[in-house]
Amino acid sequence: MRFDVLTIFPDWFDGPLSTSLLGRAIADGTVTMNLHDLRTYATDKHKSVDDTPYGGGAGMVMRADVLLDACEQVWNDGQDGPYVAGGARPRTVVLTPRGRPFTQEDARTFAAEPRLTLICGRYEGIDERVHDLAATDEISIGDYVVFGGEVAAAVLIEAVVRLLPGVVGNADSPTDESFSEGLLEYPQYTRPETVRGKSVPDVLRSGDHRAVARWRRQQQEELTKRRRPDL
Ligand code: J9N
Repeated sequence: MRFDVLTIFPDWFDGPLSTSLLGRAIADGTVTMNLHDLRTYATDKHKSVDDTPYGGGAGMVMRADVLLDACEQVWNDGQDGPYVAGGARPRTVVLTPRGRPFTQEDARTFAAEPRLTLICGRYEGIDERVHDLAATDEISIGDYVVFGGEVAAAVLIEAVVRLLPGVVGNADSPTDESFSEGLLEYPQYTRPETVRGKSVPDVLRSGDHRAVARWRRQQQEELTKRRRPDL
């Protein structure tokens, strides 16, 4: 699967992309990661990617011409026919606090795509015409605000890559299964049996597999009701 990330901070991704499991997926060719520095698509002598907002107000807005040029060139790279803004294009995600909340279901949908273009915003926002013409999806990683879309893109990339076939740790993770069922994961324990006076629940050491399954399901239901009644 191919990712194209449009960002003014391509170096920001050095850390996240070199960590073990994601780094291995890139090294073995399961994932191709192309980082594109938005500044290289700027056309004026100051290489500006942002400008003041029409109508006034604080902060800067990312320019539509620069972002759309970058998208069109990136979309068409390695393709037979040309893609155009507003028409047929590879799935293109803008990371923004006003997007729909990212879910495990989105991660599964994106993991089925051959390629994904991610637009990382900075400043106070992105010219609306980028949302209109380039974005197929607008995604939020949660109801809080961070400085830029880079950290949000990294979250999306990790969630998607770990679902790709052949990526270590992807197979039948209990966390994925519990999310599909709308339940939180049950509590896990390992050795030692007692830590700081706190022991592992007896049922987990009973050898009674049906009792273990019953206990885990009951824990999942209680935890979900208490912490995430919305699920
Ligand atoms: N969920 C979410 C996205 C953001 C962004 S994207 C670009 C700046 C801030 N904050 N929170």
